[in-house]
Parts: sequence; structure tokens; C-alpha cells
Amino acid sequence: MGGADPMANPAQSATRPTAARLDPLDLYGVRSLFGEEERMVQESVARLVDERVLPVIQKHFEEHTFPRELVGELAALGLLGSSLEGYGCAGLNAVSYGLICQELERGDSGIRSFVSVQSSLCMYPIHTYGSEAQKQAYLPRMATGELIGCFGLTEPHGGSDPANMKTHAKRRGGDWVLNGAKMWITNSPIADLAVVWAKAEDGIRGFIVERGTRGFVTPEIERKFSLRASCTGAIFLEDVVVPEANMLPGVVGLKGPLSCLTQARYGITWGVIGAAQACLKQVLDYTQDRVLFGRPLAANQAIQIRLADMARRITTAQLLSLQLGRLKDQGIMVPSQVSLAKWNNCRMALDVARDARDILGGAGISAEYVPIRHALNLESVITYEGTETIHQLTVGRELTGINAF
Ligand code: TGC
Ligand code: FAD
Repeated sequence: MGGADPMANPAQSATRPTAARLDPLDLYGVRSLFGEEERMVQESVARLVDERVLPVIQKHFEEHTFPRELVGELAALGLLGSSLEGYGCAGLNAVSYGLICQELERGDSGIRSFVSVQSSLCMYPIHTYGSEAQKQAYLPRMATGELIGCFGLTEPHGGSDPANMKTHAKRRGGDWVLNGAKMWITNSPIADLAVVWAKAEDGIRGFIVERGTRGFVTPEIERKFSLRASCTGAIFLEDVVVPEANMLPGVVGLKGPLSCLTQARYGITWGVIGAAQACLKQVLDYTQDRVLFGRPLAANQAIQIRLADMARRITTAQLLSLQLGRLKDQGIMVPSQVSLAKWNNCRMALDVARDARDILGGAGISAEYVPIRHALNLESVITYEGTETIHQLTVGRELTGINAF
């Protein structure tokens, strides 16, 4: 036998040689499964997050402001509508889009939210269901960040059941007249346009409502304790006249908005991994440096079990999202698979962030450390795009064939 057997000598086994150690944020080497383009995308977004997002995000979170100054930089890197083809969009694959979300959410869920809404909830429906004129008019300018979009589906009386929406659209001559209210809408106060879903005579339809249209107002929701670096508002529609040319012609029915949610939920499954990785990294450093009872906190079995559990859950989530991405790139991903990953990965990230907060002790409630910000953000992420219960029931329906909503 050449090298020393670490099991034979407790003193040697206390610290393993550096060369043998795995990447604690990627224990299964998931990164080795990415293609060259995917790795390049991840690296460039990681750089943006390190250099431009992390230095400013805590201040924006504390001041409850969205870092609008970053929009141009996100656009310059091709991150807006990145998985769409043509119209100034990058045409990247699903795994690359996932990695974009992961790196952005390592910075803050609010930044990933901005990109999710712009890309998956606004540009995607225009690209998929819009007329050629709508695509030409909006997509190139949304890809550069010149136009910001928002997505109005949720209503004040209950977001989990959008089939029961009250907002309606009635034909008047060659126009449509929209009335109703949407609640909890990311970006609505800063948006230049809203994709609004409303009940028409033949079913739910999507409309592009431009800022400045009479009767369209978007007040901000103040006093949020979560996603404070993201701008959230309502949309009120009072006799809003929308020309026929602004109705999305390619889809009727709830599958229109739900198909957009599938795109955004897919990205969230990756995004929350980034938030969890940021928390794990911070507690790994902290527990090595903090000495209690004469030894580093990291030398306690109870702490190691908690760190190991975080790594186990992150690794599982990474493999889930990667396989989901490969299914999506093959065109065979189905919504209940997205639900399973949205449920698992959001729960994983929220639990990791809360536990990391606790391991930091009193320091864990300080803005000097990232877990409390991520934990607060993840309270929204586990709720929006379908609550945990909605995704559990979606998987239940897949298994049993029985709708239990
Ligand atoms: P159901 O009968 O199941 O479906 C109606 C039609 O839609 C189709 N469909 C889907 N299509 C694509 N993707 C999906 N995920 C789909 N789910 C269903 C379905 O095949 C059917 O088509 P067709 O042709 O037969 O008509 O509808 P349901 O009324 O039973 O509802 C099912 C349920 C509860 C799962 C759905 O209502 C739901 O997902 N509720 C949750 C709502 C939600 O997630 N809202 C999110 C609002 S947006 C948001 O939160 C943005 S946050 C963004 C950020 O800041 O990052
Ligand atoms: P409800 O639907 O009222 O649900 C309340 C509770 O009941 C939940 O715990 C839910 O799981 C549970 N529940 C519901 N149905 C059942 C059932 N059948 N069985 C058991 N339990 C059930 N929406 C948009 O349209 N666009 C956006 O851009 C957007 N951005 C958001 C940003 C933020 C920060 C937040 C917090 C929300 C955002 N949302 C957006 C809204 C979000 O999608 C909704 O909050 C979410 O879908 C839940 O709807 P709700 O808040 O009305 O809760």
C-alpha cells in the first residue's frame, strides 16, 4: 500500500488532502456534463453576477429598489429571451437558459425573476402566439432591454385557480375592451407593456397592453419583506381599449398562460440551486473560521451532518434540473415533470437557506451574510409560479389520473 490509510490514523483523517477534495458546490461533477457552449454561458453570467450584481444587491434589497441599471448589462450578454430564435435573441438551448437562471439567482432571486418574466412570460408568448407584426414590433426591443414587459395572470381573489379569472375582454367594433384587476405582478410598475390574460367569449386570450393606454394603471406593492430587489405591483384595467392588432392570435384557453408558466418554472428549478449554493458556500467558510468549545464549528458532527444534508439536497436538485433540461431540449418534457422539480428544488433551497441562517447564529440575521436575504426571497419563489401544494397536486394527478385541486 503506497499512501497512508486515513482511516488508520484519526489525526490524519481530521483534514483530507486538498487534491482529493471534490467541489463542495458540485459533488457529482455535474458541470462536466455540460457542453462547451453551456459552460461558456455559465462562466460569463457568473462573472456578471460577481462583478456587477453582488456589489450592489444588498443595498437594493435594503432600500426596496430594483437595480434597473443592470438591465442593459443583462441584455448586452444576450440574457433576455435567450432561448428564443431570431428577432435579436440568442437561440440558446434549455440547459444554457437554466444555467443563466442558476447564476443570476446565486446573486439574488429578484434578478432572476426579472429575466424570467421578460424572457419566459413576455417574450415567449409573443414569440409563440404572436403575429409576425407583433414579433417585429416588440421582440427585438425587448431583447435589448429597451422595452420591459410584465405578465398579468394572478387576480386578487386567488392566483392558484386562474381558470376562474374575472378580468374580461369584450369586442367593440374592431377593438377589445378590457376590465379587471391583476395582483402581485413582477415588473408591472416599470413595464412598458403587459401581456394580460382575460376571458373573452371564446375562452381566455392574451393581449399586449402598452403603457400609456387610457385606463391602464400599475401601482407598486410596497412593504414587501421578500424579493425586495424586485419591483412588484398590481394592474388595474378600466375600460382599456386594445386594438385587435394587440391580441395574441395564436392561442385560446388556459393552456396559453400555462404554457408560459412551464417555461418560467423550468428556469426556476435551476435558479434556486444558485441561491442554495450561495448559502452553502457561506456556511462552509463560516464554520471553518468560527471556533467554539476549542474547535472549529465545522468539526462538530451535528454541523457536518447539516452541511452534508445541504450538499445532498443541492446535488439531487442539480441532477433533476439537468435531466429536465435534456428532456426539454429533446422536446419531450411534460408539465408534471416541471412541477416535480419546481416543488423539490424550491423546497430544497428554502430549507438550505433557513438552515444556513441558523448555523450563522445571531450573525445569520445580519445583512452582512447572504442566507437571510435568500431565505426571504425564496418564500416568494416557493409561492409564485404555482405554490408548493399546486405542484404536489399536479404530480398527484399525474400518478392517479384524478384531479384533486
Ligand atoms: P387544466 O385543465 O389542468 O389545464 C387547462 C389547459 O391547459 C393545459 N395545461 C398546460 N399547458 C402547458 N403547460 C402547463 N403547465 C399546463 N397545465 C395545463 C391543459 O392541457 C389544458 O389544455 P386543453 O387543450 O385541454 O384546454 O387546468 P386547471 O384549471 O385544472 O388548472 C390546473 C392548475 C391548478 C395546475 C393551474 O391552474 C395552475 O398551474 N395554477 C397555478 C397558477 C400559477 O402558477 N400562477 C402563476 C402566475 S405567474 C407568476 O407567478 C409569475 S412570478 C414570476 C417571477 O417573478 O419570476
Ligand atoms: P391562493 O391561490 O389564494 O392560495 C392560498 C393558499 O391556498 C396557498 O397555500 C395554496 O397552496 C393553497 N391552495 C390553493 N388551492 C388549493 C387546493 N386546491 N388544495 C389545497 N390548498 C390549496 N402572478 C402573475 O400573474 N404574474 C407575476 O409576475 C407574478 N409575480 C409575483 C411576484 C411575487 C413576489 C409574488 C409573491 C407573487 C407573484 N405572482 C405573480 C402571483 C403568484 O403566482 C401567486 O401568488 C400564486 O400563484 C398563489 O396565488 P395566491 O397568492 O392568490 O394564493
